[in-house]
Amino acid sequence: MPHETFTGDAIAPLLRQAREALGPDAQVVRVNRLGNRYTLVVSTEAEAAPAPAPAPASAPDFRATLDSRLRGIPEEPLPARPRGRPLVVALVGPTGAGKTTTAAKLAMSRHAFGGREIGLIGLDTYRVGAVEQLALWAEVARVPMEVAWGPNDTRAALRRFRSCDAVLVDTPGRGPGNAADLDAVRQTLAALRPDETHLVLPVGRIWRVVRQTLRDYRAFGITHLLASKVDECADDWGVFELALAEGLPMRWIADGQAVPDALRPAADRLAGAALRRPRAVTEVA
Ligand SMILES: Nc1nc2c(ncn2[C@@H]2O[C@H](COP(=O)(O)OP(=O)(O)OP(=O)(O)O)[C@@H](O)[C@H]2O)c(=O)[nH]1
Ligand SMILES: [Mg+2]
Repeated sequence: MPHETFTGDAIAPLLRQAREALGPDAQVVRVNRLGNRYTLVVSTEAEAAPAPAPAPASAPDFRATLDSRLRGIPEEPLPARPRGRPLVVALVGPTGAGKTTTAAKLAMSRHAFGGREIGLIGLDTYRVGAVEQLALWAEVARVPMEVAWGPNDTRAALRRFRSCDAVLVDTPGRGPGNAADLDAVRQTLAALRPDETHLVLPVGRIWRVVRQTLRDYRAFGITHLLASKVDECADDWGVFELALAEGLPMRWIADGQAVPDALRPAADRLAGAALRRPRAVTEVA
């Protein structure tokens, strides 16, 4: 696929540069960051949907060794759009977990919502630059965005997106000491009635903190675990053990800063992790 690369220290001017050079329909297919430098890979042609990745040669043998509990974890296909409204998928999690970056990856990645019409709703009206950060990603991904300042705004935001297939909700991170703030976010989010609430959990932290964070976010009605910063983890098998122990399905995993490439189907990652640590299958049973 023909594409051009633009490099600089901020996304917005690069985006302008790309659209000036390649026309207003230029599509960003990838954004990487190395230190403070961004690279935009831009295409002018529609990219064909990627062929499904072939299963690793040893995957059938490996799968045969999984017990029924383990089998429930990775196979979490995207549910169909509910009748008359978009599927609402929310991302919650601690400060700096990668929620906004993951929302951008989901909005752009073909294997996540590929081909579906997406809307973005941001609930972070507190942190300086949070709205601008999401707005920039919305522009890169070419998806519409709304900001909800409180529970009363959510209805208008959803109304605007009623023809969308899915709405992604990016929420603010708050430290565990900010219980009142967290509660306000929880109430605004509840007004959106998410079909799925993914806890974006950076798993490179010490496990005691990871487990405590998971407990703290149970009040949000989390339905899925979305492990982030898996690239900072020496051993990613632990992520699946955690999902198993907590009974949370996983559909996606984030393993880097590259948008949208560093978002993987959890099932692929599980196969790789388990093949590297085959003994862990019996350890978790
Ligand atoms: N290594 C690594 N870095 C990531 C990953 N996901 C996000 N990041 C980086 O983590 C930093 C924080 O990402 P954000 O997406 O802003 O995190 P957030 O959860 O939205 O942060 P708040 O809104 O402030 O709570 C950025 O530098 C991202 O590039 C990942 O999977 N791996
Ligand atoms: Mg954010």
